[in-house]
Amino acid sequence: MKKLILCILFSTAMNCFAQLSESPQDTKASKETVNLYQNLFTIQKNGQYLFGHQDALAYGVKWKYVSGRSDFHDLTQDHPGLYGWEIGGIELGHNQNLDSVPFGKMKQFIQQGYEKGAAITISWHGANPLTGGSAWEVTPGTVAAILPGASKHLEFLSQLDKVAAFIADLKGSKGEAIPILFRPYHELTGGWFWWGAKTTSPEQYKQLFIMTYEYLVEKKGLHNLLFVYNTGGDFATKEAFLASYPGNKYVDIVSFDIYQPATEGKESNYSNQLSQHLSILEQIGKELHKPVAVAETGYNKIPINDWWTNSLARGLAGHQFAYVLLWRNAGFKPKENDMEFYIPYPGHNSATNFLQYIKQAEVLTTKKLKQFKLYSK
Ligand code: BMA
Repeated sequence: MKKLILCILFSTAMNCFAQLSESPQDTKASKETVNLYQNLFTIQKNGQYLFGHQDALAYGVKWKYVSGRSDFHDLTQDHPGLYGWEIGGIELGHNQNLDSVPFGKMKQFIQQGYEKGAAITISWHGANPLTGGSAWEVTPGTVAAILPGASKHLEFLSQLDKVAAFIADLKGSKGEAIPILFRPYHELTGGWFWWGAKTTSPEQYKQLFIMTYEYLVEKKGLHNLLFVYNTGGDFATKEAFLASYPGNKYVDIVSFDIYQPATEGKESNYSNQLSQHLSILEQIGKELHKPVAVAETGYNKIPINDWWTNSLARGLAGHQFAYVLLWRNAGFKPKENDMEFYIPYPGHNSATNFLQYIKQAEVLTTKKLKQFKLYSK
């Protein structure tokens, strides 16, 4: 009550209710989006969480585009509770993303995942809008160049138009907009993306996030987005996590990404770090009234047999958060001459342990999600 009174004193009543209730910040959010958001709060309070996988339905280790197939399904005969997709390349008008997934197919996969009752999240490794290079082209002044009034602003808005058109086209069987957990400009604390901390001040980052929110929600009229604020795994305090936070009005979910480094084996500090970071985020989530998420995680190639129960589950244990997403099973990458996969496939050395982990009651897959009906009250 005290919070509500303070809020009304300093803001409009509408904003206060949006901020303090379990409603998305967009007061015009669609019914399905509001229901999804409220169900994320409920899941989190229950001590459960959605288990997600990036690009699950598109390809896996040694296969591509087999209808209904995923490495997850091959192992579990079930599906993830959350699907991650990546739209890098859409801003340039490409017909496939930077990992060669055709956007037409991606739309169908998103519809399939939604119809199965799972949640959908989208990341965006957009090209550098100043140089035309990749998302990893870290050029000083890039964000400054696309903010209102700067030289590349209008060009950047036309890129956002393409993002908006893709999202506007994601429809369920009754024509309703499919709710999307949208995670733009991710891992902002790192120095490897053009929007990262190396070349972008906290003020510039906030402006970029707010500009994007306002353009997509208010100008383009998209009311199916839940905005996910996302840092790398390199923060040690609440203040560090929130340094570039654009404000409660523009954020629905707070999250971070964390990976076990290839160089660390059994003696890794991964579980401890995961757990410590979650403790910080739980506190922030409570104060800001936002669900918490681990938006990307994993250990490439999973070289430890019991990594699932002994590392991942151990780090997550006892925490309240809404979802965790494992990164993509790209398989063999000729350019790097290396394999990339974050969940096992049949025959992999961690497959048995993965099945044991997935069976745990708190790990929500499509089958276990039936009780929630994510998009209904
Ligand atoms: C990275 C790797 C890359 C990929 C990028 C965007 O972590 O998986 O191969 O291009 O994500 O999906």
